Amino acid sequence: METQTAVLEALSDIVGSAGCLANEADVEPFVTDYRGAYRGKAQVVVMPTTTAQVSQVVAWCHAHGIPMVPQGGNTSLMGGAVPDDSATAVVISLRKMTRVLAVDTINDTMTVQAGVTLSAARTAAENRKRLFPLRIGSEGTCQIGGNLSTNAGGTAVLRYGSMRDLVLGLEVVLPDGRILSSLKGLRKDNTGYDLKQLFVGAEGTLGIITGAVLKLMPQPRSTVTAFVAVPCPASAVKLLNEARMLSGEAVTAFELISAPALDLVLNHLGSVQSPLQGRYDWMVLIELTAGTEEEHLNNSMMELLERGLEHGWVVDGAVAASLADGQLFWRIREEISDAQRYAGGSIKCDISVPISRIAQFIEKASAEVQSLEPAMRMVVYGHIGDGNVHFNPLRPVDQDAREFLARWSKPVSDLVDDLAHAENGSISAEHGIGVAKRDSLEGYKAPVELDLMWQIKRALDPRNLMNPGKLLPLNHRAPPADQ
Ligand code: S2G
Ligand code: ZN
Repeated sequence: METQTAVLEALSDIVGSAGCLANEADVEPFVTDYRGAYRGKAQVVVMPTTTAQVSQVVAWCHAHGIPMVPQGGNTSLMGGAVPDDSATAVVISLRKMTRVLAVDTINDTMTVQAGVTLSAARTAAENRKRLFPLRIGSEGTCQIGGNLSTNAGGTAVLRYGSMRDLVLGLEVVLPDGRILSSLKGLRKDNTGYDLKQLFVGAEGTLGIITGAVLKLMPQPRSTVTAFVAVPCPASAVKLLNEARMLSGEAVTAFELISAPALDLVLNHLGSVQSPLQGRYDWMVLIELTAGTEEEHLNNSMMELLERGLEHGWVVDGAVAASLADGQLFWRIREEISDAQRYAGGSIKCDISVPISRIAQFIEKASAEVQSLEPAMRMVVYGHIGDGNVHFNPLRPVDQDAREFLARWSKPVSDLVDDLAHAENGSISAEHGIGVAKRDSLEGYKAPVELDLMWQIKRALDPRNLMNPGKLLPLNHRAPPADQ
């Protein structure tokens, strides 16, 4: 194994001394995850500025048997983007690869380097009167490469899909340093396996995404946003169904919010009031967008709320009367994540179940979790239009966060995952596996699925140097090729 000095010298020769970090203080932000839940060690952090440099760095690490951890904005919630504590890995940060390479408004595509933040990508599209529709709270920090590596979802999947649906071409540096480049902007290309999709959601375990061609959408001409109170999740699902019947694909977002989630955000934000006068157990943020004029969309929203009131699915509501109102509604929704981080003691269960089973799941999971510890706060929210619920029990107000997580994280996560699995659901809807869910994945995937994932991993990264220890359960090994 090379000494840290040798590694630093070799990588500095490739990216320049300003592109390498080795002292503990400089390296710290790259080896600790967004929530401070995972902390590792790295020999060196290297920040290449071009794909050629990434390729040379990877080839050198591959030749010298040095594990590599690709890293974008380091906003992973599952420990997928930080090294383990063996102090052998090199973190390869894409943060300096921030160029928007092309925006083609005829082809409706945008070509970017992997280190472009989601916010910068959305702005680049907006500047050319287009929409890049991925929308997640961490957009100022998360990067397109990481969004692709985790197949990020967020609040507009209902209308536009996840990153898997928004990418047309990828450039990837493979674990041996070779460059796979298919930065085409083609919507149709039927020439063999769709290789790019292997790397979407692979969490950096099969190679390093260095560039992408993304789809652009027309900017909506009108937007109507409402913040409504519903009696229960079952009513929310009925209202969603009615919205889809009434307005079809104009339904762009449909976000459930529980009272404890709202309480947490309002407490965290301090100066912000609830959009509703009364206090309700469940609320929904609804957004309709369309290419047509405002009037038509307003009518659709009013008709939806009237039908909701008639059927008892809606008990109160506020429709944004201005852009500022709509922005307030979204600020409340998007701050839930940070409010949990600030409070500490959040058990994150990012599950999905068929939409028709959401209400039963929430009811059953809430009852079983609260039978364990009645004072747990049921911070339940998220994208029910995708069947995706962030079912995040939060520590009781009077309990220490560390002690609470030590006592309840595993039993509660296991319970919630089992309930989602029993509903033919997924134990990770959008946040991925990383380290957090790696070993429990064994119990929720068929052996043949894990065999195939390991066989793909071995085919592309036989030396297991690319983000080792992430995503794939360690206690499952694919049978040798000759069996
Ligand atoms: C969301 C963000 C992560 C979290 O807000 O939709 O995906 O804190 C989440 O659960
Ligand atoms: Zn989410």
